[in-house]
Amino acid sequence: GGPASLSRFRGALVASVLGDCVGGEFEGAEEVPMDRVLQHLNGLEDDNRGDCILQYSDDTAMTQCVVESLLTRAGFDERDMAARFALEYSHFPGRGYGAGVVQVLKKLASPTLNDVYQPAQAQFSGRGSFGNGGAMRAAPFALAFRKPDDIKKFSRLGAMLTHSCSLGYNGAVLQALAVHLSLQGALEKPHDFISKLISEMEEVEGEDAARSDARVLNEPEFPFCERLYKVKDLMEQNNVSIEEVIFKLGNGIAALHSVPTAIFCVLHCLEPREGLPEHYGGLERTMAYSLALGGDTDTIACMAGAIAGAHYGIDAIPQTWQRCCEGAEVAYDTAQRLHTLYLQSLTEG
Ligand code: R7I
Ligand code: MG
Ligand code: MG
Repeated sequence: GGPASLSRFRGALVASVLGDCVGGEFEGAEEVPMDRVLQHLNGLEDDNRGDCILQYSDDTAMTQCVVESLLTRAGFDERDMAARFALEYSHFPGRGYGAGVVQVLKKLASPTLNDVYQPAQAQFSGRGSFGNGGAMRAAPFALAFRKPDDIKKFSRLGAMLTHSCSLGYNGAVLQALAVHLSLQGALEKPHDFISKLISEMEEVEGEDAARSDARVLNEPEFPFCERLYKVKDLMEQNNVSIEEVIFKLGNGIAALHSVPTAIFCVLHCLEPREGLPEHYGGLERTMAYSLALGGDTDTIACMAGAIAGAHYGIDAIPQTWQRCCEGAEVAYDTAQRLHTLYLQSLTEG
């Protein structure tokens, strides 16, 4: 489909669920040989495994909360979204949440809480979390809002409900912008795509809070931009080893060590690559490659999935894979509701 088509909306949400479900197998593994990844993915094609249900984790649980909140409120409402996070956590605490964020989710359940941003600000001695929990659920902001300024503003606020450190919430802004650009067809020109992200993030990271967080955490100035420049360098290289990608971009639980990595996975897999099956399309390559990096595989595959799905559309996702994943059907349906909201904002705005 063309820019912002229903197929792209569905692709983004469904592939993000898929990345989470399929990536869960390897979360935390240091190295994952491609053979094992392909074996895992081949297993999804097996018709005999009728009950093959891969469960989703916190990544999808929180993304669904974001989607439902944006749809119900027809926009961003911090109290509603916070309440949904808290309720979801209280019903299903075993989805694999980050070790720190559960404190926030418990506090958000309190009916006497006045400022819903306060619990996040108390994390990690008052500096806030830089984990990728804000970024992993950021894709819906690109599906609910059309203007980049709105996407930036609300993806940031949505992340700040749990991640008040700029190295956390700016990861969410970057992820939402990447999904937005992909939805518009920007991955047709990969070099323009990465350049646009860099120039957007230069503005985002120029803010005082971002500069002081980077200083305190001993990161370079404009930390996300610095990593995006590395993505650009790696794109220009002919042969890139997995080790080099992990070394330069990271595969960890910090937003800074995973969002640029996810973006690289998508860009790298736009073309056929050695070591990946020839019959794979771009979306399948992106999934396989994300898992082979090891580390925070569910989250990197979830974020790469959202960006790649927005590019390739729903038809690029194998039916057999979709059938294996808890939450894929819900994502397919809610994507249509988000698409309707998006079209409404077109006629009103
Ligand atoms: O960011 P968050 O929601 O975790 C998301 C990850 C994804 O991989 C999910 O799939 C799930 O597995 O968890 O949860 P947080 O607890 O806010 O952050 C995750 C972890 O990052 C923390 O438990 C810490 O280990 C680390 N971390 C920090 N460590 C030191 N100082 C995050 N911020 C800090 C910090 O400021
Ligand atoms: Mg998870
Ligand atoms: Mg994870």
